[in-house]
Amino acid sequence: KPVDAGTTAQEFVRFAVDAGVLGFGQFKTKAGRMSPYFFNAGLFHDGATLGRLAQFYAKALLDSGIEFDMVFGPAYKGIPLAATLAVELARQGRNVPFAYNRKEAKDHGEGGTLVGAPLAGRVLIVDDVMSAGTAARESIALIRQAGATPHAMLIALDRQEKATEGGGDVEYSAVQYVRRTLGLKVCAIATLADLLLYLSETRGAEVGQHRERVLAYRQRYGVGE
Ligand code: OMP
Repeated sequence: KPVDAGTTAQEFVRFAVDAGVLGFGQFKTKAGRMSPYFFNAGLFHDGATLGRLAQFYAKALLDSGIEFDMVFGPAYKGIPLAATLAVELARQGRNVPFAYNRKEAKDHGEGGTLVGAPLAGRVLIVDDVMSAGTAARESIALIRQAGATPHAMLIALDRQEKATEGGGDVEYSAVQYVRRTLGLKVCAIATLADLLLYLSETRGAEVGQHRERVLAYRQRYGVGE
């Protein structure tokens, strides 16, 4: 890990909390768990915050040393993420092709479900959060079908919690599954551990409560790193 990785993750958590993207309260996750925190990337909803977000993605990606030939954004939330990342990478002198998919196949005009550059080479999938890994599996299948290589995933937040399999919890997280079983590289701007570090180092009675609740949640659903 590069020496400044921790700092950047902390900056990112603060940025997400300040933007209201990382919220505390009671939320139901896709897997049906009651979570004391939720990361809603759709709330990065103005030009300045989207641009800043793209800088965080680019930094985490370049620091990770992961190689890739193009970026892919899964519909819907991954589309602006991959698009703004591609713009940021070009701004930094690395111009790579960009593609995304539609959820509904189009039967007129250009047709099909893929838009943008043809899928080829080592594809980097860009998404918001990985919990159970359902979205990741869909993108991987789509890229393989197109004859390209799903090589890596770049996400904003790794919740580091148990994946589900056939309705039950398993002992590994979706990120661990994608790494170990599917063989892709995974890079996250921040993890649950980074969120907990932020909560320990921030003052305030409310923050202390959030930390207790997030710790209890990790106790129940979390996995080791
Ligand atoms: P999986 O596809 O199961 O990995 O879940 C990822 C998705 O869960 C995200 O793309 C969101 O739709 C949603 N999600 C969040 O966006 N933020 C969270 O903090 C938690 C979830 C979630 O439902 O687990």
